Amino acid sequence: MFDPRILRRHIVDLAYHGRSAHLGCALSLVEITAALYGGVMHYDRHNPAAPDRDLLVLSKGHGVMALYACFRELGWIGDDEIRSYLHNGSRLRGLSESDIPGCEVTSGSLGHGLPVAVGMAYGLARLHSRRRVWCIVGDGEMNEGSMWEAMLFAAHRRLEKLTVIVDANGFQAMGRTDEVLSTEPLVAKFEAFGFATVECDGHDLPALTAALTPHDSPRHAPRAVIARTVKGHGLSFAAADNRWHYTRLDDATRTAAIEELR
Ligand SMILES: Cc1ncc(C[n+]2csc(CCOP(=O)(O)OP(=O)(O)O)c2C)c(N)n1
Repeated sequence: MFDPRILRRHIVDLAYHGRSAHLGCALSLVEITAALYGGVMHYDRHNPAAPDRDLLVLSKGHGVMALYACFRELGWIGDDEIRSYLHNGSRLRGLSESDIPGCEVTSGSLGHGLPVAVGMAYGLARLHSRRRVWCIVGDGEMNEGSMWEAMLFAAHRRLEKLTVIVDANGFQAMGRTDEVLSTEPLVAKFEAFGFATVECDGHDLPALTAALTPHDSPRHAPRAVIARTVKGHGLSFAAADNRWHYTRLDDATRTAAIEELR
């Protein structure tokens, strides 16, 4: 099991040493990645490139610190690398990049990760593979038209090994998603597009684990989990405050964060 508090500490270290934006964006993902790596997803912790592994696509690639936090717990990256995050010459950059074992796809230009994940699921289905594809998207990212085209295709081809997880934190870069361009009601929309859809508290690890765990369904439909999250969750000064999309930690906020996560 992954401890969300420890994962958040890794994210704070990364954000501080890298003087990185996107702190709130990564914090809302922590329980989602903890559930996936904590037992839901099939992978080999000793070999991130194991040929039978499930594929995880972080379509909202700017949340990559949540993946790196899991990789730190798995021993795929070390503390030295965390301290060198975003420095010149570091292999850890601010978006998901496919040369990092565990990052399956280079993403960060929103609206591309889900179409790639659907292509992966389609290819695997044609090979009659048992491997699953998991794709984490943002609710603001759902403003992109390419996402809905990919969903149409996934449902049409009955890609039942595909699960889309929406990090539904209600915000995007410049404001609330329901003010900028609403994507709600997400459950009804995913259902209407042919996805077997459930909704859960995206910070309740057991609930999330239950929602994500695959079960046999006669529908043979792709699945969607609408995870209701809080941007910046876990740090009281950042929770639901969208300034932490771009704000960088300084010495004072870093100390406050470490104190709160102790
Ligand atoms: C195609 C594209 N347009 C704009 C951006 C700039 N951008 C980075 S994050 C972001 C907001 C995304 O919102 P959401 O998917 O809800 O992510 P979250 O709020 O959870 O960080 C935007 C617009 C981008 N990365 N890609």
